[in-house]
Amino acid sequence: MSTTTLSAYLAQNQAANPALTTLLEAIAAVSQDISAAVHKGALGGVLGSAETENVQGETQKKLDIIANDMLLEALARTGVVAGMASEELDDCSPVPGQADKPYLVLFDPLDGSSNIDVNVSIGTIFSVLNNPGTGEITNASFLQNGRKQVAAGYVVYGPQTSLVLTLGQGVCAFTLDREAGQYVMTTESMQVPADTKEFAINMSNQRHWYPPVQQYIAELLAGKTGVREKDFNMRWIASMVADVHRVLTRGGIFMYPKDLRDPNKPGKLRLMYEANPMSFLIEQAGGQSYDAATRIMDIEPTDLHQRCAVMLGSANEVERVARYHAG
Ligand code: AHM
Ligand code: MG
Repeated sequence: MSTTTLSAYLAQNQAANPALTTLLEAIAAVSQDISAAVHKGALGGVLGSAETENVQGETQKKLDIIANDMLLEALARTGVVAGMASEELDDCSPVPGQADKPYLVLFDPLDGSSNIDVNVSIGTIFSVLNNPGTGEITNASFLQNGRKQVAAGYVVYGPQTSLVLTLGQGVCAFTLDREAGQYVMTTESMQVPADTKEFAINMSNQRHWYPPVQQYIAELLAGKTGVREKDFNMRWIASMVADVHRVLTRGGIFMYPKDLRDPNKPGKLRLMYEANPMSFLIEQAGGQSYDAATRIMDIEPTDLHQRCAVMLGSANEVERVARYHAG
């Protein structure tokens, strides 16, 4: 059993970059506080709706706002962050007087909001970019494609609290040791197998899907006697963090496609703080990530809160469904 703590790992791997270490240590520390709040649940008075809406018109939960405030405050104090952007903020939040600091951070403070009140895994997703250094921090400062990420990760608040991180050299998973108050490495190199027999999609949207997704899922459902000649199993947690964690742990394909409900809406999930960081992790673990026929990290962003379709996970499956879209 490894006893490498997150701090030791960062010290080894980021010796030349103490600013990034400071930033990641801050995320790890605040995630322990968020984890403690999630853990207390109703006893901490943190469940239920906040009766407010975010910029995307979604009703915010109390924990969405608590987690968002905790992250904003902790990262502003690091002295290495010039600005932040969040699912819960209309516009970016420049850190006053810190426009020359090296990093920008984007986050979904509490992903899987519909699961908060029902005691199902939820998480925090983050993406770290370089500050382009063009002076004032505005929304435009954050509009960099996913390939420019310097680090990305998530924390899943489930039966265990796990922090999964990439610095662009593979993917490590750490588990929170609550008594010791620190994260300990539990998987040194996460790998997504190229093949899988497991898929994740919200089947209730089936009637809205475009033909390539209809075809792909129909083939999976046909099982052993169909063209794929094997049976597939389905899982859908409705927390992207938890679904992606399963894919990183044992393979699978996760999909939230664009559909016909609103042809102007290119999917449900957000590019900058959901799809990009997850794509970075998945590609670093040997998997693939596309919106339809385009790799997600190649999308040039035009809006902080833009949405995109997501198909990620085991490479052979993702490439197959991307081919169906290209054709
Ligand atoms: P959120 O950021 O408001 O929580 O929404 C994103 C979540 C994802 O975690 C999850 O994959 C998806 O929405 C579930 O959507 P649905 O309820 O349509 O199944
Ligand atoms: Mg989310």
